[in-house]
Amino acid sequence: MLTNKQTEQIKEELDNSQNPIFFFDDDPDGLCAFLLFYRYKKEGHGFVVKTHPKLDVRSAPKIEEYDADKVFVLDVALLDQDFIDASRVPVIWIDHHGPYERNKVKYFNPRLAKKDANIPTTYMCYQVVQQDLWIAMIGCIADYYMPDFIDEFKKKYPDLIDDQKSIGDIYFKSKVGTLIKIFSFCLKGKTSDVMKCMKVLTRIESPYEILNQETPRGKFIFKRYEKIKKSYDDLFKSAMKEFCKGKLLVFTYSDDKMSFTGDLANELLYKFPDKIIIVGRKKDDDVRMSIRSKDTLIPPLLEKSLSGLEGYGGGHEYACGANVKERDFKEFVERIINNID
Ligand SMILES: [Mn+2]
Repeated sequence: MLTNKQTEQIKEELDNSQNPIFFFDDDPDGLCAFLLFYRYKKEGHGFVVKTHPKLDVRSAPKIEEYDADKVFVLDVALLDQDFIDASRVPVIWIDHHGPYERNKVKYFNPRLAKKDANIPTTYMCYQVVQQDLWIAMIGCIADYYMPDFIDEFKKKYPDLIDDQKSIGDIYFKSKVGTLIKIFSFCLKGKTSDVMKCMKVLTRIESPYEILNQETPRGKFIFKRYEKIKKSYDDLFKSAMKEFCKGKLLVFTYSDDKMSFTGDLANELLYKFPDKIIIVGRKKDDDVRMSIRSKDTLIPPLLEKSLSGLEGYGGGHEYACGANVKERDFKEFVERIINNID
């Protein structure tokens, strides 16, 4: 987590900005980090980074276009130096991947101090703003992190968590889990739809507004979730029937419109905790994957299996993304099987 001094520094940056621009990763952790900052600041503009996992110079023109006086980069694994160099205003980067070496950026990453620290960006943003506990909870559980404010949350929202104790059970059996999916599905689909959902989420007053469809805007978010959930559930059902070879579960689907690889991989791992899960979506000539496991370190496995192939990958110890050419996918999977000890 952030030190008190770091928390103060970020708060000062936020307080001393009139028109910040926020770039955030397109998963619930990124979205919740943005929402916490925006709802505190009530000024500025937010953009989902769809050029996952990196933010590069292609997005830099937005800074001037929106006349921003500060840039916050949240939960984005890779920030190109080119982007930083192109910005004429200060860049503040809060993240929990890497870490990487960059110049001219205020970089807040707990992994700089402790290599294997894994604190969701949402958690750090909550340290700074200290409000919207329910949004902080959604982002943390979505990143498989049990926050130290769990008891406070239970007191305030007992019905959202039932008696679920483990992170997996909260994620897939409680209403917090439903909210994670609602937030995640807000990020799917057309950019204009995503922007509309984001805007609504900056104004929602409580989780019940969405869950119980108490207001038209809550209903709007919930209905959209239900619609997208149909496609998700179909894919999940197919994945459950998939090929399993030893420790590995591999499921691929073709590009219809939405990317569910992260969501599917998380839920499959919950169902099959002993497996290494690979969910891939074929797009253009690539297979874009989310890889999960409970106790096998993925980054070294990826590095060994990708060497010599056209592809790349990375992320956290037990949750990674990777990309290989479709023609190399079979070879890649075979290598993974051989490299699991
Ligand atoms: Mn994250």
